[in-house]
Amino acid sequence: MSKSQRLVEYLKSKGVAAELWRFPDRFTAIGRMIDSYLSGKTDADDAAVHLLFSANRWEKREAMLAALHAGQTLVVDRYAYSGAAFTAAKKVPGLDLEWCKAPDKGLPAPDAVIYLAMKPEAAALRGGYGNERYEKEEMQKEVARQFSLLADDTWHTVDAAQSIEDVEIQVRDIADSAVAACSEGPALRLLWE
Ligand code: FDM
Repeated sequence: MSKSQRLVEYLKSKGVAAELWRFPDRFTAIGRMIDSYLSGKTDADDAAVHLLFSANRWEKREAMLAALHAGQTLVVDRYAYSGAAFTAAKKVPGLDLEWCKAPDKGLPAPDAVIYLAMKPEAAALRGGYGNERYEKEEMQKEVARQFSLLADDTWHTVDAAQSIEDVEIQVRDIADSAVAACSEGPALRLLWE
C-alpha cells in the first residue's frame, strides 16, 4: 500500500472522511496522453506536455471542489507543485518556474504539502525506478532544487531516509494538525494567489 493510501486509512480510522487522489490521473483522455509521454511511447513539446498535466488537474477541479464541500479530506499524491518543479527542472528557455506555475493558478490550494525528501541516489535504488522519462538522477536533483524554491507556508519536509515508522509518525502528525485547523472552517484558498 502506498504511503498516501496508508495516510487515508489512518485518517479514516480516526473518523475523518478521507479520499486518495493522485495526479496525473492517467485514466482520462488527457491522462492517457500523459501516460504515453511518461512511458516514452510518444514525444511531445515540453510546454504542451506541461499544459496537459495542468489540464489534467483542471478537468478534476469540479469533482475536487464537490468532495471538499462535502467535507472530505483529500490526500493528493502529487499536485501542481510537482507540475511546476518537474517542468522547470527541464531548463527549457522560457519555461521558468513562474511560467510553470501560471496555468495552475486558481486551482484549490492544499492546506498542507508534505514533501518526502530523499536523495536521488537513494531513490534510484528503489524497485521500479528508472523506467519512466524523468527517473534520472540528474533530473531528480534539479527537481529537488525547484521544489525547494516552491516551499511556502503550507510546506512540511519529512526526511524519507528515516525508518518507515518514523516517516509515518511525522506524516500523520502533519495531517492531524491540518485536519484540525480545517475544522475551524477556513475559506478554501486558491493556488498561488
Ligand atoms: N509529473 C507529475 C509532472 O511532470 N508534472 C505534473 O504535473 C505531475 C503531477 O510525472 F515523474 C511527473 C512526476 C513524475 C511523473 O509519476 C508521475 P508518478 O510515479 O505517477 O507519481
